[in-house]
Amino acid sequence: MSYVKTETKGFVGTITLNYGKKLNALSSELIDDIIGAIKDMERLKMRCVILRAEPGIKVFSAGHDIKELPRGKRDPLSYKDPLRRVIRAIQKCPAPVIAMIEGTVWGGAFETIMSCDMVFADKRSTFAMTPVNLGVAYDIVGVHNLVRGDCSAHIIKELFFTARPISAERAERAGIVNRVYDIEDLEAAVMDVAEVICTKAPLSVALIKEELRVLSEASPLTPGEFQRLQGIRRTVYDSHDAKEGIDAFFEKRKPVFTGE
Ligand code: LCV
Repeated sequence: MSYVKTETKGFVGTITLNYGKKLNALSSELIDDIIGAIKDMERLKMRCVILRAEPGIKVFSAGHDIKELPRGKRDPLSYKDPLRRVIRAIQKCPAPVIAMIEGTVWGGAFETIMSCDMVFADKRSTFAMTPVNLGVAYDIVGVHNLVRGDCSAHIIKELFFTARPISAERAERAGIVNRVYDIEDLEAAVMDVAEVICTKAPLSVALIKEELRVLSEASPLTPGEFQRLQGIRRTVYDSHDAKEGIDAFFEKRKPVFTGE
């Protein structure tokens, strides 16, 4: 795999994002490698998986590769899109997946770590949720992945509606991050949690992980409501703003959103 590195220590498998020159932007190639690495960890019967980036990285991941976003007239986040596939792979991996964060986390990468089972972070790291910067018609599965945990709805709305990063300390208080550490203590602390999990009955751990996933998916959303939201999403991804947001990013200028 070109875009991730993997290693195992006992029953702990570590997947390291290794595309720093592209800010670990979640391109379809990088995502295919992450999914392949997760499948390898399952095959090797790892009992805990750590998802991290290279030590010392400034940007954990710049989120979805914006170059791969459609410029309107097409749903940017549907079932088979890379971001949806990698998040399902994390959620359905029998072993708990722990996100170990250094640097800044953006957009789809934030949803990805929120879909991990635990998050531990360097106290200098930050977290941002960015669809409104780009006019992206975020999908209901993605929104659900951010609210299904018990983190503060007000903080999630602040993240979504301002797209401003929040500190690791605020993320910890909001229940987004399990615990923050000084960088020199982070790796040992995460490995300690992973090794404790590896001493537990893996079948019981996997069952409870799957029960928690299924329960968190239980939602009173009716087909009619889903279709209504999909209709609104089409208006968003067909809008002037959906194209303007992406154009502005690559033209390195502030977007001018018209609400049309
Ligand atoms: C492609 C990039 C990216 C990138 N893709 O370096 O959640 S949603 O709905 O928004 C979802 C669709 C999503 O996840 O969208 C992506 C959300 N991500 C962001 O909003 C982060 C965008 N990037 C940045 O704000 C900055 O790049 C950070 C702060 C991450 C790093 O800033 P820094 O000054 O170190 P540059 O901005 O100069 O970026 C270096 C190169 O990487 C490209 C960017 O266009 C630039 O390319 P050029 O060197 O060709 O100019 N780049 C950055 N992020 N997500 N390409």
